[in-house]
Parts: sequence; C-alpha cells; structure tokens
Amino acid sequence: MKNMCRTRSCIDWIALIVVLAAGPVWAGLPIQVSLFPTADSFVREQAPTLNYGGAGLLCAGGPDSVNAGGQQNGRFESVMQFDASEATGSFDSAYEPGRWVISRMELRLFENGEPGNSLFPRGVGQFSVKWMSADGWTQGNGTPMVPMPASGTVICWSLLQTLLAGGTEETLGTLVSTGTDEPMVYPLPFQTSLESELNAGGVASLHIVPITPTIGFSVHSTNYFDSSKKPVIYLVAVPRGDADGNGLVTSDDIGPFVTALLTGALPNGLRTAVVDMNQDGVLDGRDVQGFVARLGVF
Ligand SMILES: [Ca+2]
Ligand SMILES: [Ca+2]
Ligand SMILES: [Ca+2]
Repeated sequence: MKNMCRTRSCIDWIALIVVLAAGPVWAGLPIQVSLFPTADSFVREQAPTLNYGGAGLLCAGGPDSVNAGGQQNGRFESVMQFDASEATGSFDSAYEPGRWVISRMELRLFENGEPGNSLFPRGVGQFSVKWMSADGWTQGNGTPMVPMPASGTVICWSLLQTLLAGGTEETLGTLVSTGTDEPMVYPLPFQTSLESELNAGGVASLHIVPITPTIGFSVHSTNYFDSSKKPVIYLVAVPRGDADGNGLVTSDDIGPFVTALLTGALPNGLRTAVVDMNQDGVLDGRDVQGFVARLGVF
C-alpha cells in the first residue's frame, strides 16, 4: 500500500476502498462475434482482367510457385472484405455504445494443402496479411473452371493494382503456411487501421500477399460450402473496466485493475486498453475515477 499511495492520490484510493463493498452492477458476458467475409476472391497476374470471386479457395502464390504437376501459373494474391456492423451492433447492445473494448482480434483461416484444381500452386512459405484502405470492389462470380471477364467494381488483378495505387496499406503480420489441411489462427495487431474500422462498425478489406517466391498457399473462401472452414475475423469484446476479462465490471475487477496500475499488466494477457478508462492511451491514476464510476458508486 505504501507504493500505491506514493503514486496515487488518497482520494482515489479511498474511492476504491468504498467500492470494495459494492456488488455487481453491470451485467454482460464476453461477447464473441465471428465475421465471415462479405466478399472474397483471389486474383492472378497472368490473367489480369479475369475474376475468380465465386471460387471455393483463396490463394497467395509466389511468382516462382508451381502446381502439383510442376507447372507455373504465376503470382496469386487475394482480398477479403468484412462488414463489422454486425459485431459492433452486438457489442453496443450488450455493453452500450462507447463502453466496450475489443479484447481479442484474430484472423482464422483453413488451409487446403493440396487443392484438387491444377490451377492452384502448392508450397509452404511466408505470406503477409495487409489492411487496405480501398473497399470499392465486389467479388464477382468467376471460378477456376469458368473465370469471368471483370468490369466495373468486380475484382481482378488490374483493378486491385488501381485500388492499391489510389489507397494505402498497412501490414498486419507476416505469417507462415503449413501445407497441411488445418485451421490456422492468427492474432491481429491492435492500434491499427483495421481495429479502427472494426471499432467504427465499418467495412474493412484485407489483402493476402505472397512473400516466399515459391509459396502456394490456399485457404477455403467464403464461397466454400462448409462454413466451419470459411475465413473469419473472430472478435471478443469486454466492457471497459473489465480488468479480469469475464465480461462483467464488478468488484472482482478491482484487484487486477490496481495491479495493472502498478505493473502495467493485466491477467490472462488482456490488453491494458481494457482499463484505460479515459482512453488517453496511458494507464495511470487518471483512470481511477472512470473505473470507480463504472462500478456504479458515483
Ligand atoms: Ca468469393
Ligand atoms: Ca470482470
Ligand atoms: Ca488513461
């Protein structure tokens, strides 16, 4: 307590002691939302005006990648678009608008290590996931068997180059494929343009780009019949002040909140933004009043 009093005002600590007797006043659960893409497609450098948006797979293929028969089909990239309004609607109704924080944010993909169609390259390697600012594209209906000429907003290699040239991108992660049929879970970084768009309930586009020249990385798309293998952005949100991450702001959060003030860390790897009550990006004594208010004492 000596250290605490050295860094916090006595009024703040008295307030905390008062709320020790308070019972739960805020009901809720950690709300989880899985967002499927509203559109997704791969595009090919060697077929720059063709669309494959109805395909069951997305692909990142390096320029030197080959298919199962050793043939090169050139570079593949993919795009995915998500509408976050479903998630923010759930969070708003559970916790009230402006009173929640995304505590987990993951991209979940299901790799197909050996695609049956010979168009797709195979080979493990690195790829990157980028947020891109341009959302002005649609997925189209082309398939590997029947690619469709793209026009207007229908995505193809050429349109993607135009969109990238007129917008910005932000790398979210450099990842590694496995070459096996299995689910892959990639934590997405916070304090990014992606998080901002998701917080605002907007539309967000992701861009999957090969890094290793020989990578042939395929994952099931949102057109795939098995929804358990579709791409997903998985989100969990908790009410601001929920220092133990159980979806409730109660007196049980006082201990981890105080610990976070003193050590800068929350339990279970929870991000400290959860208890940055005044949202100034800093966790300090100025967050105590907001935390106490959230507990319903004042
Ligand atoms: Ca698609
Ligand atoms: Ca809690
Ligand atoms: Ca703060």
